[in-house]
Amino acid sequence: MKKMKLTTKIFLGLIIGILVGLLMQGTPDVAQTYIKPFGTLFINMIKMIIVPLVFSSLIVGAASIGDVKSLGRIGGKTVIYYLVTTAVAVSIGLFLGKVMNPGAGLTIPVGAEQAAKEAPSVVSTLLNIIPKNPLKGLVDGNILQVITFALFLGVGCTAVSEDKSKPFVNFFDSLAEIMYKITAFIMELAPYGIFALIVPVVSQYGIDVLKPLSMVILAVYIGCVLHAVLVYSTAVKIFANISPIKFFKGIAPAAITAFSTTSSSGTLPVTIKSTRENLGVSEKITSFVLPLGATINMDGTALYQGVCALFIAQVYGVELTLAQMATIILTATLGSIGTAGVPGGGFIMLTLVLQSVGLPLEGLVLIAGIDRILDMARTSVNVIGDASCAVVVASTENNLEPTSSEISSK
Ligand code: DAS
Repeated sequence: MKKMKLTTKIFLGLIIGILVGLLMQGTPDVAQTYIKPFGTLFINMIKMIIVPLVFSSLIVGAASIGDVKSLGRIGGKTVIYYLVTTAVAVSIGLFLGKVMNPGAGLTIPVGAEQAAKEAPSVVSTLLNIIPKNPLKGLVDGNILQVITFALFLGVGCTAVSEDKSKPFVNFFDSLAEIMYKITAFIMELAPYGIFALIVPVVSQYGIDVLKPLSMVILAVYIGCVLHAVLVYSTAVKIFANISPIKFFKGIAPAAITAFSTTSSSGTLPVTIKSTRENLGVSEKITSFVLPLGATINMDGTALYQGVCALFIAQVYGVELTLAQMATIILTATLGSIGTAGVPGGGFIMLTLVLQSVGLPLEGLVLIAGIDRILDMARTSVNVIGDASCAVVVASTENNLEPTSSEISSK
């Protein structure tokens, strides 16, 4: 039999889990005692990989930005554009999560240790970003400190000679590859983990627990369209004087490919072709901006993380403070540098965002079943965002060439 796609298996795990949960509504304690532990095991495996995965992929991501020095202005413009648009994206996601309130009317009590957690103030959150003891930050799994230390190390690699930095970056490049493989293995167990997590939830709270998911899908899709239309249209119009219609028509082949493949990396050849031939961006710009974007720029993913973090907080009855919102923006923006441009990359990084504000990872089970639908929209926006950066940087570097259609129309 043809190997069933993981997404299908996760969906099956969810559906069967819901049915079993409904059958066990009379005996929720049995589900809690005999089934939930397997789900907890799955969550613990995800928690196990977060720090090494993020730490290694961020060092490599930041070190690849290292070309910035050699590319100077172009590199600096590219990285600033990517970080600013990603921060805007996650803010739009939080805003929509707040306004649309997808988790309303549903409250799953958080665990005791979770409820006891004191949310830090904005000031202490920002001060806490710089680790006094980076190794303690790594050991404690302090996500923002892990991200900050990894970024310092990655950018630090660009400040030393290549013979000094290469062994270090190669080590973490290997570790990142190994972590991606371990992540892939753990995700193979996802159907069983999702099953063991959803059964106790449905047996305890009934099918109503899944009703808000359509609102999550709506919020993410509305957010993706809003972000693309507002941010990218404005950027290409103001900085490149290109009509948004021409821009979106030009990047459409890549956006559609990304939507169906849910892989920015897999779409890269189409993104480069579309950006060069339909939008007139020179090879010099596309060859740097687009591969870097496929690695470190994930506006759609950040927006999705904003929506989902708020949804999970609402479901678990956690009122996020301003400081926690700021942490989510920072974690999603900086974390996007380490998110892999592969199917489901953002789902793994959602654990990072949840962990950074102490939200229960068990909430992932509510997202898992619809993640593929969300991945399609967010990957499309990731790719459109990369292309908008290439157009803006090319224009400000006078590297926009007339396209073949413009030449033939003259
Ligand atoms: N699918 C990822 C990408 O290719 C995005 C994500 O999973 O969030 O960009």
